[in-house]
Amino acid sequence: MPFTPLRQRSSWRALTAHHRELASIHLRELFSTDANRGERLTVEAAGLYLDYSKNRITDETMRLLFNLANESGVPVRRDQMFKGVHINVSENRADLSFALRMPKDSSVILDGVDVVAQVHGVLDQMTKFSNSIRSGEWRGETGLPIKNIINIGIGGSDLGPVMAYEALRHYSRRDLTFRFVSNVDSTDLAEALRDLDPAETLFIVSSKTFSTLETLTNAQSAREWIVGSLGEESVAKHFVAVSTHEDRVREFGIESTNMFGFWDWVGGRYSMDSAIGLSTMVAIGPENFMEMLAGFHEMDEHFRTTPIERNLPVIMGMLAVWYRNFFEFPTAGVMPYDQYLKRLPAYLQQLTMESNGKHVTNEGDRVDYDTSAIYWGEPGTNGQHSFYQLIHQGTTIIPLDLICFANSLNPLGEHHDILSSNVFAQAQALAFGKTADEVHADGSLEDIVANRVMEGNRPTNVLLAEVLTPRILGALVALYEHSVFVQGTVWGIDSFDQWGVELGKILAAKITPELLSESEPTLDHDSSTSTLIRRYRTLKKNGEHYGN
Ligand code: G6Q
Repeated sequence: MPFTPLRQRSSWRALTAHHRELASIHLRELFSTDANRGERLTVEAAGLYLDYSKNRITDETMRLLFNLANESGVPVRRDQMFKGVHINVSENRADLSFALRMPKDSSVILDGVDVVAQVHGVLDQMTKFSNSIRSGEWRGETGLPIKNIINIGIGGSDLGPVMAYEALRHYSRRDLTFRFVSNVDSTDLAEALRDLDPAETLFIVSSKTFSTLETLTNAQSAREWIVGSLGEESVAKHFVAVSTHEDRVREFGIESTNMFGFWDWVGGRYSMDSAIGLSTMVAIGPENFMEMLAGFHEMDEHFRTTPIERNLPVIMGMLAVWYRNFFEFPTAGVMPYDQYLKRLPAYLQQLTMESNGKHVTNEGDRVDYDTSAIYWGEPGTNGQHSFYQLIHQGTTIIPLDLICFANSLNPLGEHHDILSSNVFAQAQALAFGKTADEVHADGSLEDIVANRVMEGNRPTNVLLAEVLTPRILGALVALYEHSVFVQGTVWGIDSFDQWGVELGKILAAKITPELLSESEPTLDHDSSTSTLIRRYRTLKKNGEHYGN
């Protein structure tokens, strides 16, 4: 699509001028001159209520941001995505993640094939498998039912499954143990297996390509652990695979009947609702898994059909652009006030930064503006007792998403209202701060008045839902997926590729034999890398008693 370069778009120029006017205006002023701002600047979809009134915006800002979204082709490209156009330009592929959560009676045709029918075929296979594990019908080699499920995968084949398992633990079977091994560091596998009985353990090897070194190395060691205890014949009963590559799965020794497929049109970081979510389904059961998919779908439909002015992912995406490109804030925080969502920040880190951490446009040009912010976060209230100091009084302004629920899944006395009051209080403190007059009025000692002043004017989004359910989790993840899409569209980059992770893999493949080699290898790296390798080899020799 031939769009005007970003900086030359009239809406971009208008926003640049508008930002100059707004930059010095305080949220205190925006609220005091606009009585119903806190009611007006809100939007609701798929069970998620967003209060975006504590952002450094006016109605004019939003109007200009929507102009920018339009001028950047957000609605056009959104429609193209839902039509299966190859929006993943650098890999010449469609992204049909939305098809993973479409109802059985719908259809999406890609190259003459109905992918929704394919999706539901795999969902049926997953359901059968999950039920057989949950009912105890599936037996291991010695006839014992499976009690431990270990997902082996990394990146998109790990972060989604871990996050979803932790998020939906309340709905999970407590008599089954779920663990997730991702790191090629042998400690990860060793610690996951140390107290488990192979006879009651099943591995799900999750790898889209089935060629990822970390995953295959872990899977091979897991195989040796099973075979060493139960014999070569036991593999079929203790391993299943999730992949797009049947031949490679078979080569590893897993039969096609124990393989769950997915497709090239799903990116790794967009795949937690595909067969990559098999461990999630075993944990929470097929019905809850389908509920999660329904939540994703509800948000998809909201994104697809709602005018951009009331469109939750568009609003969140455009606010992210506002802060990144006009205020030039380098980083953004996501703070879930729910212990079950403790892995959500790590999950969103991949979704946002692997998708939009790019410096080349779809036309192959170097961008002359910033792309993705750096995302990070921790569950509240823990973060408040550590790094929130910088968010309140540091020199870098960090817009936050605060995610909270009106009900706890583990009600206990006043805990939940105490937790929630902190969300509202943090948003208040960050927005309005505390002036020197207010500090004085509190009777503070004169020489620490300056230390106690809180400048405020720090933006937050508050996302509020009734309670954390599988459906809400689906809606929440889909919200961030589409927000990422909106940002990537404005920036004109490919949010679905990840070429930046390739080089390190190639270099590691060259270095591994140099570390393993018995004889002193000839090294032709830069002087730093060669010296590090030599020092490593010396230290390794010194530590032979560790058994390496
Ligand atoms: C995600 C990335 C990446 C990928 C892992 C695992 O979008 O592509 O994180 O998921 O590298 O890849 P495999 O599933 O192919 O093992």
